[in-house]
Amino acid sequence: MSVRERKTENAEMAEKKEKFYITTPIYYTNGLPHIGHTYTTIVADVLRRYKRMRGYDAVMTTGTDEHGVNVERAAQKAGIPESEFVARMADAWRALWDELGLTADEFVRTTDLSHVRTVQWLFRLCKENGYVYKGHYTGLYCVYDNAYVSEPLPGNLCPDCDRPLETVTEENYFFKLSAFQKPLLDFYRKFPNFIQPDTRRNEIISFVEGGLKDLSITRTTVRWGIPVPGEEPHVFYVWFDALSAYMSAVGGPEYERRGMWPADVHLVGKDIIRFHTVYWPAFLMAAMLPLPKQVWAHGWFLMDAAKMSKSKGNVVLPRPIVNMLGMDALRYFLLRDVVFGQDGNFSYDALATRYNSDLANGLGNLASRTAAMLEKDFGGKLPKPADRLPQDEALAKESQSAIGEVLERFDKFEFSRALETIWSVIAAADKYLTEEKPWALGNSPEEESRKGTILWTAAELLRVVSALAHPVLPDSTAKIWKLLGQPGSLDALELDGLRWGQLAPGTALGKFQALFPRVEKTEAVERIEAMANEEQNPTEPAAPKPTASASATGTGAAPAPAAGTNEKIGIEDFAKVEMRVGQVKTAERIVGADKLLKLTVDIGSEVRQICAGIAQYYEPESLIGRKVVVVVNLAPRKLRGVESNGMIVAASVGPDGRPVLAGFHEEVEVGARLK
Ligand code: ME8
Repeated sequence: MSVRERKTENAEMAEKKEKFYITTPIYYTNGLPHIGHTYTTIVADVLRRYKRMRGYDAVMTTGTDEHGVNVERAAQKAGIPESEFVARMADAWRALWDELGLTADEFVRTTDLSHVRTVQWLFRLCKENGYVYKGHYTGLYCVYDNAYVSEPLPGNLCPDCDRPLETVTEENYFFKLSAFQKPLLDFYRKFPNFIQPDTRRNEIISFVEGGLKDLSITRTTVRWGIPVPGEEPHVFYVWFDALSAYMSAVGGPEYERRGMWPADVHLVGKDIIRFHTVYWPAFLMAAMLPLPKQVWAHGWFLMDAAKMSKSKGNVVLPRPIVNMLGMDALRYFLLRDVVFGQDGNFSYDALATRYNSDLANGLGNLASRTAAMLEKDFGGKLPKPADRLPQDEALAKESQSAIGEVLERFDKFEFSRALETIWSVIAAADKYLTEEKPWALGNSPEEESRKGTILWTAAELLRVVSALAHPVLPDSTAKIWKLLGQPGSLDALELDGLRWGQLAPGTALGKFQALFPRVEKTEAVERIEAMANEEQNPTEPAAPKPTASASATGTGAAPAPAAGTNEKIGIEDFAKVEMRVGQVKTAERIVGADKLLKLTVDIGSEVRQICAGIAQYYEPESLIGRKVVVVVNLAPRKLRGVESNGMIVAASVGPDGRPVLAGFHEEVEVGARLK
């Protein structure tokens, strides 16, 4: 290598960031993500954002675990081939993560060819090194958890999911797990941080000290799995298959080229810690591959003290919450309300309470009142701070020391405590403004100058807080960043360079965008629940593709026959639809439903509440007093959790299906029937 080449390589090395590889579990495809899965994936995303802001090349992977008896059964029930079933499910998982802004850098499907190669390669290495042998196994097996059970509940029920176990005998390949008792215990001792939190480490140590039995890692009773090369009908045991996904995501057999392996942290729920801290490191030791640096097992979200799970049907879905309160609110609540590592009860009530207190009244209110005063008193430009009083210094000191504290807490995965620190600074700023009363100061040069100092201090605090909270609240903090006229993206800010006092006076403020509108708690909870109900029990067919035909707005009505269809209906069918002239009395937007307007419409005999999907095309004020056509004999239903009693008729125009309200060119009486 020439000196020049070496110099270039050194410069590249110096520039090359340290890697940080984060994984979520590879989720089963027998349902769609609920709050539990969303929680793990949010934490992975928060860590990725945080590590990037600390200068790391952070990568996050997730994916879908697509093999096993459960999938065979589900596909059979759906009447489609397994490959089609899992492809649909994987698409749905990926789409939901994208919708929630949780797109991973790599999404592994265990049916991917590159993954199949990795599993077969790992098996070959374990076998070549003498840790795999053939034998017979008979045991009680839980097909739902894909695991043999050694200590069943009375009546041969699974201790994890309470479902009946099946007795299975089969020829298997066995993995010599028993050979790894000592190596594993030595490893746990040498790397005490490998299993986190500490309570879980102690559990695993005593489990391994109790002795390890060899593990069957292939199946002949299952068809839908990765084949063991040359050994058909053997397929790999789903956990041997699924755990390998962490390596296939970053290159599999060519992992060295990608440079991401070993994982820096596997984030998992406590239900699957044994697979990750006993089996997985043992497989890797047997294959003589590098071991992950850490497995962090968080607790469970409970509903009425029971673990939320797809099989029990007691799940909370993320989408209705996000529609109502926004993704940042969900991220904040999940990380703030439960200590990472412990179990937590999920409650909509607690969610709405925290939303109002910490986000609407806390961060949101601080940003809006500061922005409003800066706009009014300083023409939207940041003033120059003058002489500082002790109370200004105290706030500066508190914010500066919060920076170090928050970083330390993030480093230890103490997310709730990190947020607690940030919110105590926000509370201090609120108190400061209330005591200093900048709004009460006059226009004398001294008072102007004092007002400038106070508002600069509040703005600087907002800047620091936004940077610190960005990994958890990426959207709202980015809005505050723009509001403060800060250049570039907050994602790219280096937290290590963050200091109090960097906010430049004279900077022009950006446009204020509403952050967290206050919600009425009972109504918010009712609407989230109604939306969840709609999602879990869909009653209406999907909205038809727009055509240039008459349609009823925003109601997801049954598809109308396309214009020009030959299908005819009798007059008696038409007579079933009762349409009347209505007059709009009030119209307002609906929080969490950007396409819908909530109207009250006088139909002659009564005033009805009706939701219409016209918010993107009609300003609410422009509708007041307008005469419209209303279908009045439709059964009431809820849209985005809001009761709608009737439908407004509109033409659906152009490729976007723009609604144009049906109306009259002559005076018509309210309540008149259309025939
Ligand atoms: O176990 N509270 O997939 P899975 C908190 N395919 N987290 C929860 C939760 C709850 N109530 N419910 C689920 C599998 N989770 C295997 C993994 S990895 C190689 C193979 C989260 O779809 C939590 O992270 O059952 C848990 O470990 C994971 O979802 C289980 O997802």
